[in-house]
Amino acid sequence: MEKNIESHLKETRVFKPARAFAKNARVGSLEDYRRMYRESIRQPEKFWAREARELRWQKPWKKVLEWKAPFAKWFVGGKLNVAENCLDRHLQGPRRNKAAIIWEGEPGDKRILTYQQLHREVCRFANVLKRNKIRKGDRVIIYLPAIPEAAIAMLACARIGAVHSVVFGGFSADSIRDRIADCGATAVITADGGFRRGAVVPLKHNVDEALQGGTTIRRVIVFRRAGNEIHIEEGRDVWWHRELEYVDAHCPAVPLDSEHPLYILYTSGSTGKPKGILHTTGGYLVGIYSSTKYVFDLREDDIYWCTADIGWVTGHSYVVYGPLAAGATTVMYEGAPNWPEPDRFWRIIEEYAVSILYTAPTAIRAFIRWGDQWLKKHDLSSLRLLGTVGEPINPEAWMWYHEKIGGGRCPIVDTWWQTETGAIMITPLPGAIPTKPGSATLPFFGVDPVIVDQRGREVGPNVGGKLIVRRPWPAMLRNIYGDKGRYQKQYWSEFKGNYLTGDGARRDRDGYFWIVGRIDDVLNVAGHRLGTSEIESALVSHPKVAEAAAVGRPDELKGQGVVVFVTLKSGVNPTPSLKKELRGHVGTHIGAIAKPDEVRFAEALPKTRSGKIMRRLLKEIAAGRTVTGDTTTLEDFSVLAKLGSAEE
Ligand code: 7RM
Repeated sequence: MEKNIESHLKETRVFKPARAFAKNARVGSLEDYRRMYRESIRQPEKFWAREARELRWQKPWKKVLEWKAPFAKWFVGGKLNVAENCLDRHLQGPRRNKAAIIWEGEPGDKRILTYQQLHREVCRFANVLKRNKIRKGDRVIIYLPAIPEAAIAMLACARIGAVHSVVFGGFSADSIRDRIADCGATAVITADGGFRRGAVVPLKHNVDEALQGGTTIRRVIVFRRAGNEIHIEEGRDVWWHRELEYVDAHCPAVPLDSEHPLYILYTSGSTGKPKGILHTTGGYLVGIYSSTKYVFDLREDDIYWCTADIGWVTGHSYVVYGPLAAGATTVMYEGAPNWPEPDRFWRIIEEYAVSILYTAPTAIRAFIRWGDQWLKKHDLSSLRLLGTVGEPINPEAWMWYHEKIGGGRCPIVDTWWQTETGAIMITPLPGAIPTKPGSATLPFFGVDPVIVDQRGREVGPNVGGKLIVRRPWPAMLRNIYGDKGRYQKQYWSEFKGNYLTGDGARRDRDGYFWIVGRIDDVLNVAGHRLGTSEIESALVSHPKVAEAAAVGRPDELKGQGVVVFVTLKSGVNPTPSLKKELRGHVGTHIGAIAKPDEVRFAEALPKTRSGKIMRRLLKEIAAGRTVTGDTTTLEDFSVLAKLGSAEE
């Protein structure tokens, strides 16, 4: 039988919520968190009904949950509309004239839309959809830059019950074509182009290429963003601004069944074709509304900025739907963090007095690498809360974020969740739960995660195993679009009736969760099973290292040898003696067993557009193979080429 995942790296620092923060927080003590959590587990239906009642229902539900594993229905019989909850619900009171979206384009253009204005634009564009014969249940591809129109298009679909599938603007024509084919979409909403690091991304051109040879698409609606020249296919393509001339701003929100599909979002499976993760209406809305409120401790006057692209689930749940459902002001930025210079984020925070910042560890490590001089010029004192998502954050980056960005006064919420979970699952509540750098801490309300061994038995403290979830939660995925069999097999069959996350984790003596990486990436060195995150954290704690990825490579003696790919901080020379030093560094921090057999310096690591290191590709490179399999989610293809010739 396979052994458990071992844990070697110990982090002992604890940060209690500041008294001043806790005093005003929605959940202000560990006791309050535990009491609410206990209720959410013992009486989930009571707990979630209370949360759901804060939203607007066009018809009340009959039953909170119907669970026929692995198929859940939440708020059965209820009818509601997500767009109505994100917009109309806020128009009666003082929120009518509150900024809903504060947007900045990469070239520096700015727009602010109040709730009233956003409501109007969504209604008008929903009428454009109807005019173009897009109906309830139809699938619509959204392939737009991070501009307000992306949110408007999503909400307009939601308003009429069309099902959107956002395709990230960095993806190619092939990815668009695959997704259209998988979900049978009939319309695409796109722009002429978008801006990225000063260049124009030819979005419409990519769409044209994707549609060549015929697809199910009947209509393409094009927003003019970059002004680049494009081809208009008569009878198929229409301009967004022209279409608006034909519609008014009256568009009632369609009452939709609580289980009506809201969106499909594709995630790259490690092999094979991407999976269309299906989210529905009522449960999803309740899950993201509730988590946005509690995790970000939202107050009426917060300026909230989640830096994720809308093509990622984080953009869906925590740029658009969550904050708007909660009536917050959400900031959107179109471009790269280092454009025109590496202080763009800090400029934006200063200019709009951002109070909550939610970003990814990969971005934080890039900021560290670019140097502290970029933040020194800016006033970041408006910040009161910080968040991270996407990967385990190494304690070194956590401390930097805490001290340099948060000025030592802002709590950090390290939020663990997935495209599939829809909403945040394991997270600190900032006024209640003491944090430890590198741990996502404790489960959110109603979430029942546990770590098990191969046979499904719960493991003891600090023993690594598979992270599973023992019961359904409102924002959970309902299916892999069109493939119930794959849904059942992928997520619910290994430990019957339990949701398999695919992540490895351990729990410490305080019950805190520490994610150690994807199960598929776990290394097996001479019978020791090691998660990737601890080796990587040890490397990043070295002052010269910016980022690291650990992978296994076949080894006759040990089963697997450890190969690490390392990028260095600006100005550091990649010398053979540094390689030796780094091996020794891992040895002293973790133990001889984790000492890398090989250290490879790289200019950059292959990542997805949401910043996740693609270890699968590195594994193939480390084994001396050429890279095969799906690379469509890779951010920068030139990185792969450079890695192949990585100097020895
Ligand atoms: C939101 C998102 C999901 C995978 C997940 C983990 C990893 C995400 C954290 C994390 C450690 C975190 N959706 N992950 N958040 N690992 N700590 N706070 O990222 O579908 O794109 O990815 O990301 O492996 O399974 S996702």
